[in-house]
Amino acid sequence: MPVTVPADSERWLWDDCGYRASWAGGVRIEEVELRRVLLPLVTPFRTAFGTETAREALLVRVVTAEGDGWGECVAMSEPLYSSEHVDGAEDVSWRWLLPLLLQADGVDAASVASVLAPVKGHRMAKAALEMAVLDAQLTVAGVSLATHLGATRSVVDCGVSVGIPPSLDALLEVVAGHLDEGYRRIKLKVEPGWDVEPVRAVRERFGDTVMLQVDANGSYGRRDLARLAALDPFDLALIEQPFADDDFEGHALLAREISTPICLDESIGSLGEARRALDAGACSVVNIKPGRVGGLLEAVRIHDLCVARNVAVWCGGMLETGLGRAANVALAALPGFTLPGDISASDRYFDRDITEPFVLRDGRLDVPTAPGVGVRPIPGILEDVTKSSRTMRRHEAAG
Ligand code: NPG
Repeated sequence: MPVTVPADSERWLWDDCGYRASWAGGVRIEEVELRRVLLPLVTPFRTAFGTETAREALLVRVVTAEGDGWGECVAMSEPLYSSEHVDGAEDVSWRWLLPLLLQADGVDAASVASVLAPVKGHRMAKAALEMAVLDAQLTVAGVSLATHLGATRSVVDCGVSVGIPPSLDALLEVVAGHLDEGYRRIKLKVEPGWDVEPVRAVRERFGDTVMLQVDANGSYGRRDLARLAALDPFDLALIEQPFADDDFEGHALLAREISTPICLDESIGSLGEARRALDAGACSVVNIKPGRVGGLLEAVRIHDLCVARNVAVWCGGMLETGLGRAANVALAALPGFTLPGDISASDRYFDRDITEPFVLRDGRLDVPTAPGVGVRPIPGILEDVTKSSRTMRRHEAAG
């Protein structure tokens, strides 16, 4: 019987990865587990929108007759970065997304987005399911995620994101520590009132050769043009998301007024939004986060668009556990990721990660080479950090 392959999935399914036979036409998902975990952060992380002291995350595991796979949902505890939050992600997954996935026949990673498309939005929840299906599919096939996505590097350059600290002295101490650790780029979280001074202090103390950028998480408005222009003399690699998500025109206006390159994060939730942002001249750099854009496959499409338009991209971070980090590292190994990502070693976030820890070597992380995402939760650690878990089986999803 001929198998129908959607045109845009050719790159994913029909290349020479050798798993055509086992996943041709897709498989049935037998069950999906939703698992809530809580990991204390080694240090509180303050941004313009709030302070995180622990990472509460939703993990998903899909089980097929051939094998299982893990995904991580990056929604935070509170809906402050975006409209998604972890309780909402678990609820929409349980009530809507899992039934769709479990009732579908012939599911593969390339079809997850269309299976889940009847549910509007909830990109982070959907991305976690797509990641889990990809992990299962590639693990069965013996192909690494990096290979599947088209990675061209075996290591990726790492940056570190520095939250808003209580004082300038505290900031300088934290930055000094990260530079000693070997991070290749420093990103400072900024907000109105915490911007020019910290940037100047870091430049004065550590010099002009440190690659430095700032992230405003949309905390400025058009009235702040002069304040943002005051950052120009500091040779920042970029300023990330100065204005609100939906203000493409404002970002385009700002781009004409200041010399620091503008990068968008929250504004870009899909390939279409990336295209519109670039067409509008709203940014010249793009932060790509798989969760924010609905999955790794959409992330690669945005990467491809940016490469075609000569726009630099880098991989953002959402305080992921080792699972999500492994996927980010694989993505960041694609050729268009020419700037260091918000991809730090496990010990930047947690005393104990749920996977084998990612360790910085010369400011870089190794791209996992094992099949699938390349790492798995360590059972004992996973149990220790689990708050709750529930599983839906195929026969329970019907009706
Ligand atoms: O290293 O994972 C990391 C954190 C990088 O600063 C970072 N992420 O706005 O990009 C961001 C920010 C963030 C953190 C966003 C937590 C949402 C939640």
